Amino acid sequence: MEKVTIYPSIMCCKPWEMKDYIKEFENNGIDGIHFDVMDGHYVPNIMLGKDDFDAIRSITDIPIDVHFMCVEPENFFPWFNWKENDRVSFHPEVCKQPYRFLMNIREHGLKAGYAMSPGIPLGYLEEALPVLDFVIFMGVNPGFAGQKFIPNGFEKIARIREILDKADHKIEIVVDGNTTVENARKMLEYGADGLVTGTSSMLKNGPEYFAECYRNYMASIV
Ligand code: S6P
Ligand code: MG
Repeated sequence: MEKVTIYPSIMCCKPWEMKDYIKEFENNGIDGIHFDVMDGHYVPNIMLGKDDFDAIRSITDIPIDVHFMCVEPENFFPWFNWKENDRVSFHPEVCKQPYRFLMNIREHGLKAGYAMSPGIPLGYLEEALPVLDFVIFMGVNPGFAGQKFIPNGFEKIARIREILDKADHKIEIVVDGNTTVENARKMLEYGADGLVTGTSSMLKNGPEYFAECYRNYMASIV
């Protein structure tokens, strides 16, 4: 089995803890910082913007995994100061030309992904296989941390895996939402490659316990 990729969700850190958490992410070699952008339209919440992105980028070179929960995400994209290997995902049903936008993200040297909310047809994935690097599978309704995993989530991961395996390149599945140790084990079994981790796992106790939480989590999920 390949290494499970881990993307801690920075919106789950208190503002005063962020700097210490980011140091811990560096010390523990995490794969990317999951960064939720919410516009108050696609989701009933408002979160992280361009200035937060710049602030994080100014203190770390870890790839930033931006998850646009926005209507017409293509309008927000040009405002960010991207760096090679950053990752950008968005919800295809609220993008005017999702295929074009995936191509555009890749042309910037970034990894491009669809984020799939519960209830959104998986047919979107089938159509985009040639230009897709990863999929964020939402295990909860987007908008808030601390929710429960949706009932049909595990079998949906298996269905996504089946679709993505038809591509001629590897497409990563990352699960976002309620990735507890118990859930994560099953998510990986059903075909996930990576996990966004938040309040239900490694970001609940504060930065001083991150290394221990990370170690225990990684040892328990495989
Ligand atoms: C939710 C957002 C997520 C959360 C993360 C929280 O709308 O897209 O990225 O920040 O899932 O993790 P947890 O462990 O509280 O569910
Ligand atoms: Mg997210």
